[in-house]
Amino acid sequence: MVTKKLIAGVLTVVVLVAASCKPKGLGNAVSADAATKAYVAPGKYDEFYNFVSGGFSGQLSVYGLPSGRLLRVIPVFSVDPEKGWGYSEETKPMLNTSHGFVPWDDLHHVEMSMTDGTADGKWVFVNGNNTPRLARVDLKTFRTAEILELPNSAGNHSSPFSTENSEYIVAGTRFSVPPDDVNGDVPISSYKENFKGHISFVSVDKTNGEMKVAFQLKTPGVNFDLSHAGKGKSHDWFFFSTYNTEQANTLLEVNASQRDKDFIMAVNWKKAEEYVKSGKGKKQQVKFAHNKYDEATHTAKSEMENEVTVLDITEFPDLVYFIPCPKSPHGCDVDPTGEYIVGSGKLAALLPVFSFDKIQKAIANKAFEPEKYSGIPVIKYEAALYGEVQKPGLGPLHTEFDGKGNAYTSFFVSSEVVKWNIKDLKVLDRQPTYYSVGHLMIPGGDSKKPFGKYLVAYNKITKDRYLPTGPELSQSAQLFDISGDKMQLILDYPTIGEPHYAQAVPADLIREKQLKIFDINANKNPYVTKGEADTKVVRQGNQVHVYLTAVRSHFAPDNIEGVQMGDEVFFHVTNLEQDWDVPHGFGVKGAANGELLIMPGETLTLKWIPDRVGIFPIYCTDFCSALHQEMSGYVRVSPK
Ligand code: CUK
Repeated sequence: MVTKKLIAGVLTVVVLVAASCKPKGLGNAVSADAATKAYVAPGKYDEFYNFVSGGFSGQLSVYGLPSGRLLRVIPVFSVDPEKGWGYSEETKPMLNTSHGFVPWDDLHHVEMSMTDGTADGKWVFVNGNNTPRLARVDLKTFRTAEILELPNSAGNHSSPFSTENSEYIVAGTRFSVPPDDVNGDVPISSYKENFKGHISFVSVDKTNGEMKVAFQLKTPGVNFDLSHAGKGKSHDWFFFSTYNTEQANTLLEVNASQRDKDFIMAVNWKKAEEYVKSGKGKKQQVKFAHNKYDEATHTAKSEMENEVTVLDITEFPDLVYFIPCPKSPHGCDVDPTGEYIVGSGKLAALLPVFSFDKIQKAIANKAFEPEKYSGIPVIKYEAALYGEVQKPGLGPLHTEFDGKGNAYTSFFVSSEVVKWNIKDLKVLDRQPTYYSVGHLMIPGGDSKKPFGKYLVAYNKITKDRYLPTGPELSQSAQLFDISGDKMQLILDYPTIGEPHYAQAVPADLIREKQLKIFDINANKNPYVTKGEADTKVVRQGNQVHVYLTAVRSHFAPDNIEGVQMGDEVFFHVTNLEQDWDVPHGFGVKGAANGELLIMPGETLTLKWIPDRVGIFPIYCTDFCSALHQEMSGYVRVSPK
């Protein structure tokens, strides 16, 4: 999120702040009245689904609000033994990239698919910040359905933000690098000449959600941090925060923060779309992986794409404008009306709010700085500015909205959430967080119609909040009731990995859509076994294919012989159950590929290369009935 040095500096301040100004009384407990607001009685459902970034765990977790109950961890970019994700032959291709199998990533942001500027409950998009990727999670199955690598990119932080109808999911590079189709063996000190930024506009198929890199914008070598699409009147625009506009090749504070102001970059994406349609883009040959999971065959396929269309923004005078924004802006957030754009300069002591109307006027009147930036016009700060929130706090990061004319901004250094009015820019309330909040989230809080009611602060530092757990403490979420004038803390709970952004929607948008089983008759996996009578062991050269079935509570076959040293064994396990919530697991002693977890009606394959002669137990790993312990068997491995 921020440079190392800044963190170090900031941490010192934070420790001081936390130690000295820890509010008495408030930090220790919430009142009984507050506790009832977060209480969801046993057997009752939560009001909201909350999808939370897992940061360096590479996963997405799902919580219920207001209870804070963890409902599920959805594996996305990282292998997950609990779900068998990345272990079965069917799921491994999902983690393929142009670098090969990359079973980890750093997942920062969460964006739900949208219709008319509000979440529609179909898909959740997430970004991989390390090996630049976008993923789409299907909310019928809570499974990752697609992963798309991004060419010409290194670090994918400014992502995956959506236009109002998910026409595009946008992904901007964090690290500028030489483009993929040139010789990248250049001196790092030649940054200014050779390093470029790229922003991918990824289109989404309305019916099945499939993603496609529609085009990329090639930019000067700045770093893109965050972004948001316009709304309503600003529908055609996208806004990005940038840092390192010095285009320095070493990001020590002294280099990256020389300038008093970096930029918000305003992009007219409708124009870009027109230019691409009229053939103005350049076709570039470049390889990147595109992985899709097919529900009918229960199998993922990884294919290499090899072409992308690129527009160099310096060649189009009316596509992109820079707007100065104080000191290393982080969050770049657009209010529900689409008129106000909040830039959070993380090293600044004020919060600038830009006006979309004024930006349009400034463009029409050419209210530009005398000097362009890397060939791009720079709008005068005052010409784009609506106003500044004065002395809001220290270290502003992110802003969300309640739909009632108020904005809520997180302050990392002063460790607080601050509520302010958009129209008059006055601070209305501030509440401390424990400690050092990064992102914050209001259900629907970056959309056209926020649901309001709650705010969750995602804190980086837990310190004394929970029972200590050795040198590492889990990070923390804090739930506030924001229905009144003042925010009220009602609950806190630990999170998984590092939570960055999160999004929440009313449960009924998603709850009724859940797929409960896979229909066994519709199972088109090439290795499916639809009944016990069809189970078999087939040898093909040194490959042994074992077609198994699992049903409460036995495997068929459960005694497997004829395997020899040097063989590759493929266990194709079909779960014959047709009841909700009856998965079976499958484990083999010593198997390097972990386990399978097979849903009712599904077929999955575990590949195993025996390393020694002997008898190997197999068993069901997921408790399935009173006779679960009996659900086991043996494989015999003989010498060649
Ligand atoms: S970043 Cu983590 S606190 Cu990667 Cu969205 Cu701001």
